[in-house]
Amino acid sequence: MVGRYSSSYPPVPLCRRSIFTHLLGISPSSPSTVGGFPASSPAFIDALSGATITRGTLRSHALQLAFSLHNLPSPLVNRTKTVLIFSPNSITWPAMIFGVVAAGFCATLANSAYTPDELKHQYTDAGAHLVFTHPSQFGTVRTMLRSLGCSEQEIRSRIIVAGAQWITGDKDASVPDVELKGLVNITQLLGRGELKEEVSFDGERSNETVYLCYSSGTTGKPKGVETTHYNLTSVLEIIKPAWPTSKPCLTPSIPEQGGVDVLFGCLPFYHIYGGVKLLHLPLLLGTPSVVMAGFDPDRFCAAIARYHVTVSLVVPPMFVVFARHPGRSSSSFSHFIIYDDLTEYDVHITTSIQKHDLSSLQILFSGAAPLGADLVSTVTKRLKGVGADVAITQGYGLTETSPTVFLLPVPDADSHVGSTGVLLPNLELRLVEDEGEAHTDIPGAGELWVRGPTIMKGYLNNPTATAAAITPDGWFKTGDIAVRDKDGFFTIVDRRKELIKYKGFQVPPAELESLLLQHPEIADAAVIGVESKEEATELPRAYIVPSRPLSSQEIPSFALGVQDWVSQRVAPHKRLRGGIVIIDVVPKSAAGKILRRELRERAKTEVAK
Ligand code: 4UU
Repeated sequence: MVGRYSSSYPPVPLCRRSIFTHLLGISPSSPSTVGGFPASSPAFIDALSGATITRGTLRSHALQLAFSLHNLPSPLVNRTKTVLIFSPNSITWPAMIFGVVAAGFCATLANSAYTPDELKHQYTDAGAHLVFTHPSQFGTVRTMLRSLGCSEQEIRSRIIVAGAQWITGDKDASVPDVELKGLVNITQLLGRGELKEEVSFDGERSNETVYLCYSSGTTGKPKGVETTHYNLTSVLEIIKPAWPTSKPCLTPSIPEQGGVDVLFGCLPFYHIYGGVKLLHLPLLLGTPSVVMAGFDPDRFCAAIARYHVTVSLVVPPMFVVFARHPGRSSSSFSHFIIYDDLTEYDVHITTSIQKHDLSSLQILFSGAAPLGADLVSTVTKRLKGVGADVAITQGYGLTETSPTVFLLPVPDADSHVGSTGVLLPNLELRLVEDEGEAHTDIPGAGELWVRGPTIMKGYLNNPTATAAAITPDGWFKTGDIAVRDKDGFFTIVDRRKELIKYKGFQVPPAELESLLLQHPEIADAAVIGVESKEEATELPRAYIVPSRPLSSQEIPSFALGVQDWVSQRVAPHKRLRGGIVIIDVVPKSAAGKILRRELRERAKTEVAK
């Protein structure tokens, strides 16, 4: 059975132009505005230093970078159509990405915690030839390029370092100058001239791919998601009617008494959620965006107080922190502080929430993973206790849908806790029930299929995966199972695809499985996600068939050894935190497909070693 729905919002007009012009264009009739707001108004603010980039400066920097990208020494110049951005969030990010866009190139955005091997997959698959990177990441890029056979000279010609010190004046003490000597610094690319903005982007050019984020989709390894200019201009326009607030800042700095909206979050810009909601949407709305790399509760609360933040974008595990649960901050989402002592951590959070004035905060917006109703009510109460009357809302989407599909409007947040909200305008939806294998026992539940202007062009150079994901008449199959209530609100109840999400980050099981098979003592392996209520996330767990029988005494050290071995080879979010279970045989279908459902059932009853 199939339910078919359209949005209850009236359709919004969409446009065919480049994402650069949409957000940072100037109109001849009001030359002192950029994207419709004063050129002098703040666009991005560095949370720690307070350094600010105005809309006008951002536009100008981007056009200067674009000019230099067009004038790079050959042979790079003709081949550099895709540029890899590999950097933690920094105030330099917006100029990097819009510089690439203004040059008419494509930007592929990589997880800044990647190991050289993980980065190599994306760099080669995306066909990149140039890398913008933070000074602290230079070593990873160098190792990656060396493994591709690049000479030292080639390596230096393919890297542009972009540290925040350019804007903040801070020096990155972690990187010795000598390491960076001879590398092109982003500042050297400024001041050479400005590229003329390409404004005629109507028609086919707006269907050009502009970003390549990587997603594993429903199955397999990460694939390049071709996001077009039209996908992005469309998603921003369809979010707007459902977005809770948009009081722009029209002055050169945030007024002391507030009265404007300020967006803030430390979601990584390389992921579609942070990229669209913290980097693109604020420019469309005219609201400043406060930039921070990595999550540290004290710095997070301090930034809310200092910049009168009104809307903060988060992922569910951050709520755990605010609920003062004795969880730990983990290295995968804290670049700064790792707590080993739970009590110390707990005290730290308590004081952070009490110490800083959080009263400006009106909305906490969650996404990327399920948000439990109990967590919402604990955090709401906790924040009320320190004078912050905060509405907790959320959105749902995927990299492939650019991303937002559902948004929970703030007026409905209380009455529909746990729901991901309503369908955004200009989108169509199908709830496809049970094709063969039952999805879930919940009546009315079905797989979400979405159609509309925000659906990706396809997976890069992968027509098979594209055809499996998008039907010939344009329906994108999300792999998520949802129910719809009588008021038209959708709740995600299950995931049909292989994907595991650790704190909002994608963990493709196929990637871990093929890595495990390279271990000399492993004959076969399967990886699934197991739920951790304490951390409000899933944890990757491996089921392993050892290549020789192990005695029960050997198992614990074998399991620890495998966990360490994996940790050395993957970014922190892919570590096997859900433990290891030794099995005799991986359950598979006649066609050799891992029967993950069986393992998930099994996981409910077992304790991992
Ligand atoms: C339950 O995580 C994302 C996108 C996140 C996003 C999008 C729009 C957040 C807020 C917003 O407004 O993208 P991916 O590609 O990394 O992961 C996509 C998967 C989905 O298929 C679903 O399984 O992440 C899960 N997911 C969610 N699950 C995303 N948002 C939610 C949610 N509740 N709110």
